[in-house]
Amino acid sequence: MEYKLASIQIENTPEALQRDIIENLYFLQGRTANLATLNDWYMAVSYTVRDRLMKNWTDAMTYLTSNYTKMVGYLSAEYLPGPHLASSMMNLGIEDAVQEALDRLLLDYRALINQEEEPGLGNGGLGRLAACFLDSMSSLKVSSIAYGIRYEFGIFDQRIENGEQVEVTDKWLRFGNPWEIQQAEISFKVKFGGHTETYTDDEGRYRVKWIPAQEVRGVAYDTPIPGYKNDTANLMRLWKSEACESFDFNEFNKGNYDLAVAQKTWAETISKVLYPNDAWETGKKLRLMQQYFFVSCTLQDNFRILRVRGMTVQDLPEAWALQLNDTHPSIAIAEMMRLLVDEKMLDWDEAWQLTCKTFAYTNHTLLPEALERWPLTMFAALLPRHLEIIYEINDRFLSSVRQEHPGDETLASRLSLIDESGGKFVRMANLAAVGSHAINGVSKLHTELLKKDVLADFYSVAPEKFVNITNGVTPRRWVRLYNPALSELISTRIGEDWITNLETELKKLEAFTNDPLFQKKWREIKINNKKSLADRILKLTGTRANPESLFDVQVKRIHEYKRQHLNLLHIVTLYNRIRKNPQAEIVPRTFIFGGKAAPNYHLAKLIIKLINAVAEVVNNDPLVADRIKVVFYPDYNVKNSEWVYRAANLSEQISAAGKEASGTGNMKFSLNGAVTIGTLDGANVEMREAVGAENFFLFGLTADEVYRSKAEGYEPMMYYESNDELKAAIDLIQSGYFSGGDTQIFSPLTDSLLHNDSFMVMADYASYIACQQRVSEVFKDQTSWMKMSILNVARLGYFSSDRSIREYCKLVWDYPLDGSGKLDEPIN
Ligand code: 26Q
Repeated sequence: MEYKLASIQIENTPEALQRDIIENLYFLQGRTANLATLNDWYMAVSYTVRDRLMKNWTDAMTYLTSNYTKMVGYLSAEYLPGPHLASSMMNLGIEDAVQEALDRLLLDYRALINQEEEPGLGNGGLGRLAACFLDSMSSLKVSSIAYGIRYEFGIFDQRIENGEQVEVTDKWLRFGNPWEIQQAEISFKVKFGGHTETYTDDEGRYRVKWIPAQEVRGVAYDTPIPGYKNDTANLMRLWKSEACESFDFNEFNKGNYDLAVAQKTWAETISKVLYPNDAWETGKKLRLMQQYFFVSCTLQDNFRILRVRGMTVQDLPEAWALQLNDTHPSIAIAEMMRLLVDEKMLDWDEAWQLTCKTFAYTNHTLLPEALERWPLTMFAALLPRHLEIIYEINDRFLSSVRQEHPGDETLASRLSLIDESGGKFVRMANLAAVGSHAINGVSKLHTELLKKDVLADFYSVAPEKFVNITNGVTPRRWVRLYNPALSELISTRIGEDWITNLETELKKLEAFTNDPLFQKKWREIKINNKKSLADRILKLTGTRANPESLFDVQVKRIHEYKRQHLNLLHIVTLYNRIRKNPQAEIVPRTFIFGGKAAPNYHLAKLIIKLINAVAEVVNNDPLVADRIKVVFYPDYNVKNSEWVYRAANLSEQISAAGKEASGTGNMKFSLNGAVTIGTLDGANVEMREAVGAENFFLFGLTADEVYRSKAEGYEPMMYYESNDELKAAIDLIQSGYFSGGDTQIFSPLTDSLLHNDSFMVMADYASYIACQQRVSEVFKDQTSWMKMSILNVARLGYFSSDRSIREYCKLVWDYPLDGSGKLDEPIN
């Protein structure tokens, strides 16, 4: 029978919204208006907005259970969606009505939006890319579920005390999360440890059974992910770990209360906290447990949905495209084989075919030391059955390799899923590569380097698996939401279609490049955005920034390969020029840094300290006379980035060539009218081609040159000795000038530059300084600068995550985008 939702009336008039907010305040928060806190109001407003997403959501579910369309399962250990309230209102097109309702309630719209704690369930680029992809999948009506972990504590909040990073626990769930819905009935058991046993089944076949030592339960928490004004919502389904039994009654009855709760505490540890490193680290058993935990829940849920939709195990590759966001969920390959062979009782060959057809793997790193490898002993203790399965996959894979390449044992050992050079390890990238039908890099250069270097052997045995899908960012959050003034101006000239068709529409702006009135408005908007950032900086740091100065911005995780210290050497060089000649002509600049350092990455933390130390001296030196300002913008995250991208004139994308897989901040800056100074690295290469070489400030060695220079025995000291300005900059830091006379404190950093310099800072210094000089020259001529700025926006349409998702649909997921979405009737 059909149930009708006749009684559910949702209206988006200010009156209706006002009424619903008051009702939610009363019924869900248990408050009346005169006693409500700002958070109560935030909750009530959020529930009111969420209610309006529900219809789209339930419609999507209904559709999926009655149509045999494919679904995408995006598997990612990290998501950084940013605050939900403002983006949900935008997606529903109800901003004005809500604003009006809040006015009537005498509530401050901005204050409510700022009340939201962002879900910081990721470290940086990879987690934010996942969030942009979810936005695009919903906006393109690609049915998907984003699977991950509901970390109780996300990435730490960053405070700066005495110029140093201090990590503060991110208690994002403290005051409630109105965007999630707990699905208590969608929960699965996950096993750990123990051993395996063999037996013969009813049909006389040899079988393996896993006898675990422990079990936990994963419970689903769902958050709707709306599309842009298209009545669609997908879902993000995050797993929280719980104990299967809250209390061990045996122990409890014996009076061992501590032991009884120990199991509960242990189980809850799994989804307790996000690892704050954006690179792999050896020996973290809990991290492997997190990965297996969320993968196991996810695959069980995939099979449950398959069942609900009346499909069979054989339909798996037609029903699900499962995308592995880096190797973090790659244990899924072995888990899928275990489910198919041990539990669904399929033959190995059939199971392997289904698995390979279903999975695809995205690689996000070029640093070989950052590839995940788990110590074999740890792996065996935690996932004994998976290790057996990995051995079996490996045996079959390597024997086919040996057949094709007889006698090439070094090739076989490089391709092996087991690393036996030194201690033994399981190589997760190799597992992901053999078990997937597609492997993609995230920019052209990155994919080429994967084929040539990191995954060269896999490319030699299976070239057909490799594809490139250059990253993109969502224009909804990064332009429409976070730069309303610019969006408005763009829409008055070319209409609103750019918001959903960036690639075809944005080019139309080019016609206005030389239009003086348009340029004037463009410039005013940038200046206003800079004023609002300057206000915020003043509030947060006490530093006064001049909105007329060039805003030179580098925001991203702090890493040696991203070379924030190269940027610093430029600042110190300008400062030295002023010290030498106080009248030196310096185009006024505000240098803005932001980003978190992994808590155990000492050199990265030292870079933060040096930025703040240089800021302290330079900002307060009367000789500088405000021509240079240096700012460290604290606690950089999605929420705090709202003020940053739209205010930038210059975007620093200065990684050592061949190290940054893509970068996505580079795209956000450029789409907001910043010009890039950058190396030929990651997506910079394609951005430069798109905007034109004359609208991009290029410097530095190429990836090939870096490689060659290292092969020829790179000596950073040579650059120090032959470049006076470089020497003076390093000497000033070493002299204790920025550290109250302490000559030791920054020596780990300067020593590393002088004696090692893995990321070629010294080699690229001269080229960088010269390039910055050109930047200053052009900035003096505001007409030229505005032209460059407009063209950077107009020509960047390709870098929308909508384009990336279309490519995944076509090249990887075999997902029909023509709206048909229909598959053949399932087999059986
Ligand atoms: C792995 C194992 C154990 C602990 C931590 C990790 C871990 C966590 C996060 C490893 C890597 C990450 C994050 C990587 C990341 O953010 N990579 C970035 O991905 C972006 C999206 O493709 C690219 O634009 C960036 O170039 C890339 O650095």
